[in-house]
Amino acid sequence: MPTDNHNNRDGLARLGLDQHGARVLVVGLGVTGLSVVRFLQQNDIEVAVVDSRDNPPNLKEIEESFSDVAVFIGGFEAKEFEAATHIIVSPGVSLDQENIQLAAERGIPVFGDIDIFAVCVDAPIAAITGSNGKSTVTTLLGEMASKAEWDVRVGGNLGTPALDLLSDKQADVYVLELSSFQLERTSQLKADVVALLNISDDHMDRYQSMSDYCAAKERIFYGEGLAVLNRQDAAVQMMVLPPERKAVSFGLDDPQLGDYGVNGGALISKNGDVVLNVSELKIKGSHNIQNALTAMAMADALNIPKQAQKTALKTFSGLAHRTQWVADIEGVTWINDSKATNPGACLAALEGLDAPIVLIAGGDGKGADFSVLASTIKKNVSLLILIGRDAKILQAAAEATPYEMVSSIEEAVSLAAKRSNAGDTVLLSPACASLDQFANYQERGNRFIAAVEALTS
Ligand code: UMA
Ligand code: ADP
Repeated sequence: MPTDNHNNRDGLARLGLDQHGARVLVVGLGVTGLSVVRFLQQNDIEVAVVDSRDNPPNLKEIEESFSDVAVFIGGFEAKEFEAATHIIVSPGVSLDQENIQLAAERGIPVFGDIDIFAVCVDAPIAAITGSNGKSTVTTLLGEMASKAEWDVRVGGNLGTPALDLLSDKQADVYVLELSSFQLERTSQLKADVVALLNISDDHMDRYQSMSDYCAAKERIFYGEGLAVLNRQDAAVQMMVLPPERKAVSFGLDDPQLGDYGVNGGALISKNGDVVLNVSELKIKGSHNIQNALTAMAMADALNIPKQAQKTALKTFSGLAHRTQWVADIEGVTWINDSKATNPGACLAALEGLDAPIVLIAGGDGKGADFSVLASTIKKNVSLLILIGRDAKILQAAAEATPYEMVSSIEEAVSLAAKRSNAGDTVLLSPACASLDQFANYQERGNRFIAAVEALTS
């Protein structure tokens, strides 16, 4: 549990949160909002919280554990925002929200939990962003540090809010997965080593354009230290780094000395050494080779011993819902890639798995441009089974590929079972968020797995 200490007091003073009369408004009562309330309360800072839902997730917890905290639910009322001296906004709430905009125009500081973390933190930070692969790299780098027996704390967009990682005991390193929503409201973070994995169309329901989305991601580069960059991603290569930030690159090609890559089926590190054969990696697919190279480069920058890196690379079997093998039934391989919530992730799966593929896709497209999938769908997909709100938009982008529309994931699995043949791969890789039909991507993936398992029972 984070408690009062010098770091916290100095840090909170830098944000002006220690001032007499400070009244902090936390917007959003999800896990982030709860972590901010808890941290500020433990540091004796007055805080109120607002959530537009009638019954937000952590209401009971706040009422039971923090009875002094004023809680406003069921809408965003102007008066709560007008009373605030500082506004801390959860990543799921847009900064375009009217009351937040008006407060910013009045000169009220508006920021996120990552800024509070950044000013109170007591050890090096490794930060990872990109459109896809963040959770995988964050977890893998955490595994490497853990195999070296370091006290490593892993969180951020991955699940555990950053402030919940702080404690009285100093960590050896913090590894943070950061989303564009977290980065766009951050100005204090100066991470010691950062990675930008790739940039592809995502969250276009929250950004006006790709350049706005890229500008949010670019904020990860503030500060000094090393940036690990994808040399084969054009949008990443367009990024402008501050002069103090040095860069190394990774790619699937033979690297120059000083960079990371692949040669003769082996992963090569910056001094030209072979670290491991690709075949020894437990995580599969070319996107996961990129993820492994990124984690290696970050681990080198943090001085995590090579042996610990190798052990983690050989044992980490990947996270659930990311091109996860589910079953082989009568020669058909079933794969759950429910976390593919944008076209870029779906593309990686379609390119990396054995064709012909029966693809189950669709859901909430978040305004994405699906046309990037067209040629690969045409080449590798024998049947497209579409679910969810934006099924028709996806079908239009897939052009002439045979398709069927269904209304549930169970129906999709049952149809895929009927229409697939030995040698096919049936892949759930929706290219869309799940929220139009499911609580989250985990529920979508779990229902897919249950339906596949039911085929043999
Ligand atoms: N809320 C409102 N009004 C709104 C929107 C939300 O009041 O208009 C309230 C909700 O009622 C809810 C609260 O805000 O009570 C939720 O806040 P939140 O959406 O910021 O969610 P948290 O529970 O705080 O979780 C957030 C991240 N969620 C989002 O960015 C949407 C989690 O990432 C992250 O794990 C967590 O902080 C800890 O850092 C999730 C995610 O989906 C996994 N991230 C996106 C992604 O990966 O694509 C970016
Ligand atoms: P994120 O946290 O950025 O969403 P995950 O590691 O959870 O990333 O993976 C999300 C999706 O992206 C999964 O479908 C996974 O197979 C795919 N993916 C993972 N790494 C990459 C990568 N480097 N490039 C493209 N897609 C990837």
